[in-house]
Amino acid sequence: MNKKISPSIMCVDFLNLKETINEFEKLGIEYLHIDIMDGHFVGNYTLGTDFVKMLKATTKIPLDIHLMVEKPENVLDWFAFDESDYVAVHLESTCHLQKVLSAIKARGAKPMVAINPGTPICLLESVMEDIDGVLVMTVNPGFAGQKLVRSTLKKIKDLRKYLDSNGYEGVEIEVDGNVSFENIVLMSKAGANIFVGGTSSVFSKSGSLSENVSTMRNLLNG
Ligand code: S6P
Ligand code: MG
Repeated sequence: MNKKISPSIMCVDFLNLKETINEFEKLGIEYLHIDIMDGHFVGNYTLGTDFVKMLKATTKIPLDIHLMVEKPENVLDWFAFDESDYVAVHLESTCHLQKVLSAIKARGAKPMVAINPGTPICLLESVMEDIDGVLVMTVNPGFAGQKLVRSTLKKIKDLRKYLDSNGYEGVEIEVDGNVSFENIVLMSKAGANIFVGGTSSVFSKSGSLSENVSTMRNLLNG
């Protein structure tokens, strides 16, 4: 499966947003990861509805929208997403998971289920037909700059094995949280194929954006 990079836009220098998006376009970045938080499901606020609208009007790079909100079924219509976009809802955030996933699909977008580090993959079984991908949180959601929860590496491996042996080879695995230059190799080997780049990779102060993205691509191809 193709390995794709999805920079986490909450980590951008907002004063240089337009230049950064232009650079991502030049670098062939596959997705832009947009974290939406409601202050309840996680204790933080980040990006919102108007921001998504503005990005859609600014770039053709598809969005990878990560909803960290309670009852996401109540807010789907607030967002301007389309058939090129992924939309991930947390399994832990709703008791109407299948309903919200099919509502995303009905809008033409690609539904994903996000799972916290403490959520087991066996809970995904009943919605496998409804998803294009699983967003495996490799830190507890809410904040950038956290340390990898190491048990999630085994979870990625078990999930890839489960998907491949049950006829879901096309279902993607995205990883989000401390996808550093070191961890990306372990995550990729475990079977992840979409990598959210935050403060520990794409936006790392150790290099420029283009250097960081090229380091990630080299590690993924190596
Ligand atoms: C956090 C959010 C993530 C972060 C990303 C930051 O809840 O969902 O998308 O923005 O994980 O990356 P890093 O490298 O700072 O952990
Ligand atoms: Mg995220």
